[in-house]
Amino acid sequence: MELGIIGLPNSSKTTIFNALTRGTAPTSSGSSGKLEFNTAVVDVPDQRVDRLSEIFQPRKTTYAKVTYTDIAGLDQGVAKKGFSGELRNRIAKMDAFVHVVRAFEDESVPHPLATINPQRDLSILDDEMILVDLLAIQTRIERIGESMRRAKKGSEEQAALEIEQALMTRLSDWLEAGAPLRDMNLADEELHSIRSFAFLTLKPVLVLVNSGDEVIPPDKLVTYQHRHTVVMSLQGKLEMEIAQLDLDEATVFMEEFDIAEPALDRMIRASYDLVGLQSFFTVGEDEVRAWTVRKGATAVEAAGAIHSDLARGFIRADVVAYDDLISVGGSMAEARKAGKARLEGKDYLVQDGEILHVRFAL
Ligand SMILES: Nc1nc2c(ncn2[C@@H]2O[C@H](COP(=O)(O)OP(=O)(O)OP(=O)(O)O)[C@@H](O)[C@H]2O)c(=O)[nH]1
Ligand SMILES: [Mg+2]
Repeated sequence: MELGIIGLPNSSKTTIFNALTRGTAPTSSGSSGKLEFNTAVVDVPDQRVDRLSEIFQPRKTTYAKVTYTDIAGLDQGVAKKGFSGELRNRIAKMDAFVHVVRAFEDESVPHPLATINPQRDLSILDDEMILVDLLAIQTRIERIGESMRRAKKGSEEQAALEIEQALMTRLSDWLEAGAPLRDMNLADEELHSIRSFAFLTLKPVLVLVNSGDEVIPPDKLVTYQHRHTVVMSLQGKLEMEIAQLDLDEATVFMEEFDIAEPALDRMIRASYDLVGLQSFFTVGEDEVRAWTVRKGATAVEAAGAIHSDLARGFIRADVVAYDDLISVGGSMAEARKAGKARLEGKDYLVQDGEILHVRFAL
């Protein structure tokens, strides 16, 4: 899973990226405006994994992962002037966006529009994305028109073109009204039929408002009500500083500033939820590990996430909920005795936080 970090120039994208990745990519107040991508894979913090590791004392602990890519180069006017080639390809691949919005005041950091106004900045890039989608749809509608002139009247081809034309026109009207496609009611087969367009406004968005030196709740900074959207605020520079400390120093620092958990940890988990993913765990002396599957995945799909052999030879899975396993001190055998572990078949729908042990034969 990959999330693209977008935002206006100098909005603090790279600062957030560094905080997320404990990285040191160069940040600067003189935004270069160049096309640049920094990518890193980040562990999804999960206290359940920590607890299971304490119990099982495995040789190795593995967290779920999310990939973040810092995408510089989006700015006002990009839809009409600069949205092509590498930038388009890179962005189309993203599963979701982290939209970084500047709310911090700092005279040494120039703002491309000179004033601080998070609501305005949020709409600027949103409107650009709407325009990018709209332009793609208009091109498609023109092509459909050409094909329709060539297609035989009453043919299957013509019928299919008419259906597509009607859908594209609906999408276009929706975007013209200024709303993202993710707010629209679309049937599964409609969503499927437009998948290859990788429309930007269909992708989930995590809005991250950087409030700088102050803690300010997000709803005091922006109003943003859309589907598949999470809005959070954080103190960007502070988060980057915490991320660059070692664990002991970070603990002392956080106690001093009365921070229970870095905002970034919450944000990483929120990104994971946002794209419809969940974790299940496997435990043992060798490894305690979080695996990623979509919400609604079956036991056999979960087995396949571990190894294709496990899916192929799947017999049954021992399943126990995280809280139930903890309540019996972490022992699978005790969980079974207490009637808390179940044997489930292929079609069982795995729930977030369950511990699975797959029985299989090849
Ligand atoms: N005062 C203050 N400055 C910040 C904060 N976060 C980032 N900055 C500064 O803002 C400037 C721009 O930050 P970057 O992270 O480079 O911004 P960017 O969005 O990656 O910029 P481009 O990639 O050039 O578009 C840098 O000088 C940062 O140090 C913050 O929370 N408070
Ligand atoms: Mg940058």
